[in-house]
Amino acid sequence: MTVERGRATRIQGDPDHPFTQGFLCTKVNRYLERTYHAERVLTPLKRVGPKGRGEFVEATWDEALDAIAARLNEIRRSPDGPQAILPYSYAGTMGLLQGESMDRRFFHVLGASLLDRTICASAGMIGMRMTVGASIGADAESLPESDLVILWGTNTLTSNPHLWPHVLEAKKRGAPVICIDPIRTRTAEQCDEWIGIRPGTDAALALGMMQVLFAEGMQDDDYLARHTIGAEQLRARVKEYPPSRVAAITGIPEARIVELARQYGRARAAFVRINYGLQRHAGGGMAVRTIACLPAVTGHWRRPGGGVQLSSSGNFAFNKAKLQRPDLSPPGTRMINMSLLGEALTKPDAGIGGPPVRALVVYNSNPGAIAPDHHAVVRGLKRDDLFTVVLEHFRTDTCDYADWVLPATTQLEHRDLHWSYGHLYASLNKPAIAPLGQALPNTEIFRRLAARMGLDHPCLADDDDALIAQALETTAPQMRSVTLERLERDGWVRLDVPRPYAPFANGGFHTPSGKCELYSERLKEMGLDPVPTYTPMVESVELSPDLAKRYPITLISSPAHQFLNSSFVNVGPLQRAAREPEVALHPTDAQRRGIADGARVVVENDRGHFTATARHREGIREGVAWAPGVWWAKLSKDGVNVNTTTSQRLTDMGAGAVFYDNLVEIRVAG
Ligand SMILES: Nc1nc2c(c(=O)[nH]1)N[C@H]1C(S)=C(S)[C@@H](COP(=O)(O)OP(=O)(O)OC[C@H]3O[C@@H](n4cnc5c(=O)[nH]c(N)nc54)[C@H](O)[C@@H]3O)O[C@H]1N2
Ligand SMILES: Nc1nc2c(c(=O)[nH]1)N[C@H]1C(S)=C(S)[C@@H](COP(=O)(O)OP(=O)(O)OC[C@H]3O[C@@H](n4cnc5c(=O)[nH]c(N)nc54)[C@H](O)[C@@H]3O)O[C@H]1N2
Ligand SMILES: [Mo]
Repeated sequence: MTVERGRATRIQGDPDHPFTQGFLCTKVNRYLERTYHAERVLTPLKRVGPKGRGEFVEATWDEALDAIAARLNEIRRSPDGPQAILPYSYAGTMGLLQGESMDRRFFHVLGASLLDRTICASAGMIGMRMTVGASIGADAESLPESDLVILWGTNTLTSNPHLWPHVLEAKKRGAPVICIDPIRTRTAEQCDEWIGIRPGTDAALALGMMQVLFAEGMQDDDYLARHTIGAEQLRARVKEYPPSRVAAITGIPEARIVELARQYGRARAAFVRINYGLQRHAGGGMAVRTIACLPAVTGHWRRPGGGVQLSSSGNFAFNKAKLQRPDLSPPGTRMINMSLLGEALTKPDAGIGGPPVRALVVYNSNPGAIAPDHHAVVRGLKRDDLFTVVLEHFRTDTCDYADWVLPATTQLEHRDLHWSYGHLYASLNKPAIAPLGQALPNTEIFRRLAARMGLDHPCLADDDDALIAQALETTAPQMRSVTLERLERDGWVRLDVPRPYAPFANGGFHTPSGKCELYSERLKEMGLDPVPTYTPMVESVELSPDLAKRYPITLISSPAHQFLNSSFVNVGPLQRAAREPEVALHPTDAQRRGIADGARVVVENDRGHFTATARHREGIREGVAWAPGVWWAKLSKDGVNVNTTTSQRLTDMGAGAVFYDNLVEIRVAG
């Protein structure tokens, strides 16, 4: 960061950082423009117009804190009690301080409802936990050692670009790179091969691969015997998935399935990078679990560069209990699933139990754009008896429904401590500039609000330095080097894990049995199949044939290259590069519907519709469309976005959102 006379003038990556290697992604390259954007919220704002209109007047912090404290205290002391207050936060910043520290303490002491943070990753997280025991996998830095790379349900060049140099290194050393995705993404274009799988069928493909591996004797019997349980049950199960059947399910030619399995079986250290795209379907947890069994069958875990990676978050052992103080939340406090926000706000009888939600405190999130079933969410946000406070940088879709908007600092203006879910480095974020306007860090906003409400637990007064010190109080061996001193000196520290790192080379899985659980007793207790299986999408010909007749196209709304979920959508150059809400579909699907390239179309189902510009795209499966997200509803011509069509159904594991399990029809706008 270059700062001149208090103003940040240049942003760049740290060339010494071993993983990110000094480059920034498309979006963060624009972080200065975002920070100094003319539309930054720089004072507290009080709503003056009707909800949804976004009409505000500026107010002082004193006015804002007094009004919010009074209202939250009134609700807390009413017969509905504190559980009528709901926090809502997710990925705005994933820093330990500004994302999950003082905010959690505040809501725990208050006795507010808890939020089940399921909107992104919970299906895959549970899928991994049930199989290998934790969010731990192959180390991305060992990628160059691998002799086959499979990018499975991930648009690496868009959503995980720092992995790419490591992929290229493996490729340079001779590893074929294969991308499995219903869309021939910009990532797939750079790979040796694109396998255009039918959405939601990845588990079937993995089962088919395992069928071939066992049938042709390519399994590692020694690894299976020593480090897994359930090999026999798995072996029996995969017999149900011969390549011919898998071809019918996945839409991949039978010969290709057999050859893929053989490639995998011949490899000694195949690196499978799964990401969250393939788990945004009803069977997402089982899909991740099934793929995660592959390296145990072939023993690829033995070698650096071999294995599966979904997330490295389980390697980090910051002291979250100390940071968040879950012990202060009253026993029996209810938990509300963030993927069901629409229902929680509009149908309190539908399952949340207890009092209706009367106050919503949103930070690090823009549910007015990113939550599924947009119309239900907006119906909730519009409720006149709902008190909504939003901590934000900008007047997002969500802010338009807020009673109060509070100005929050950006990454350049506050202190934070960061973990990662793709690599093994912790980092310290030091503020580079003073807060703009009257903006305050989330931590400080919750400290002030607590004081104003008369919440006097001493932990609510800790400053940011104290929070960092507490997060670092851990005896976990892999955290030994992660000291404040090192962080201050270098900015980042690699966790104390061996290099090269092959987490399960000698077993040591984090499951109850200590083995890779090909058979899972815990899944059985959850009422799920204990052995890997294929679970079709709910919105599919298999499970909803009538629906599929009316709405034959599966709509995937994975990230646009220029946006970070709904962040950066209002940054001029990025918005111009993304052009406008678009929907890409196969030319055959387009012609069948008389849709010309560039035509304005309506994308619809029973939940809602939005308009977009159609793009013909050869590189997409027939029957699949791609609407890159997530646009601000209010920046779209029709004031809505793709989430008008997505549903509030949940995944098989982790009760996660199913954004891509979404059938629609597309027609020319009339
Ligand atoms: N530029 C950018 N980067 C981001 C983000 C962003 O919004 N923008 N978001 C960040 C966040 S919060 C997350 S969680 C990660 C997400 O990172 P990823 O999980 O990599 O991202 P997605 O785009 O959700 O999914 C990737 C791919 O999965 C494919 N896909 C969808 N359904 C299926 C399926 O059933 N099977 C298979 N095999 N593939 C399928 C999609 O076509 C898409 O190309 O990225 C992070 N990085
Ligand atoms: N249709 C569809 N919907 C999706 C997805 C999809 O692929 N398709 N992806 C899903 C996924 S993976 C995720 S993770 C969610 C993400 O959804 P969200 O977690 O809501 O993420 P963003 O949309 O980026 O909104 C984050 C907001 O936080 C604000 N913010 C950033 N930093 C700070 C801060 O320090 N303090 C405060 N107070 N605010 C801050 C930003 O200005 C931004 O408006 O969206 C989900 N929604
Ligand atoms: Mo996410």
